[in-house]
Amino acid sequence: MKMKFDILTLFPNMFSSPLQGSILGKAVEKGLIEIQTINIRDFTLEKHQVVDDAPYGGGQGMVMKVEPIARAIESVKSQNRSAWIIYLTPQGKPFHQDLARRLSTQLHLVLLCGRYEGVDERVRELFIDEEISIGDYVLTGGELAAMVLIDAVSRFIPGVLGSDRSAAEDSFFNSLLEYPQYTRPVDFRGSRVPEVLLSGNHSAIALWRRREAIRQTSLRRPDLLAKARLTEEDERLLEEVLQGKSIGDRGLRNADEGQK
Ligand code: 4GX
Repeated sequence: MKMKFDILTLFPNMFSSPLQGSILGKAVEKGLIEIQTINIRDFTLEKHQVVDDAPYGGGQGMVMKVEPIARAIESVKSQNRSAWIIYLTPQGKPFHQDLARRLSTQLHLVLLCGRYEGVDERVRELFIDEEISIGDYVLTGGELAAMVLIDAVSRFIPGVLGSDRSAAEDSFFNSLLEYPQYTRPVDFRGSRVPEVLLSGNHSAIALWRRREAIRQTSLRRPDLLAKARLTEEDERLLEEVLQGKSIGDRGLRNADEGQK
């Protein structure tokens, strides 16, 4: 079934190029996903089309008014009562690959993009199903966060990535970082591709890649490694990494042993 994304925003133009480009654009063409922007300003009731106002109690900045957002959401909901309404905000639950996977099982996501100091609290109270943050930093609005979410969720929809590839097979799935990749030339200014990758020994290559994935994760994201479910062989590879084995040597030795 086609997955639908409705984006409620004051800046619909922001979404044209990123979502038309390459992979997501193809997914739209193939009919796997549908992305619609809805301008919140179209749901104001007075002629000046005001969407924001000063905060009660005083203070800096402006707050997005409840009425236009309420009417925009109700218009979406009148087409599909089971649409899932998400508000992008630094106060939300942290976005993560597991959350992207879970959201990809929904047929209709609605992404509310806030500007200024955010939305009137009654929007959250009355209309929002889930609040999500894409990270601990402050953007100028929820639009870029919505694009990040759409991109990560779409990768889980069958057919969006090339033929038999899917996000579920990515190594983040096993909570390890990816192993290093190389392509031609073999020698770039004296820096060489690890010999094992040229050996044609598929089991040695697989072992080297697993070891390098464990190395990258151990060096850069020990928090991920602590959560990873490692096999006994993984534990052995981790020990080698911690003993400071250099890139390439173990895999090569293995490749040689394989020849004997
Ligand atoms: N992950 N922003 C929301 C408006 C706002 C301001 C204050 C609530 C309180 C963001 C993020 C993010 C910028 C979207 C501020 N909302 N969204 N916007 N990080 O920074 O999702």
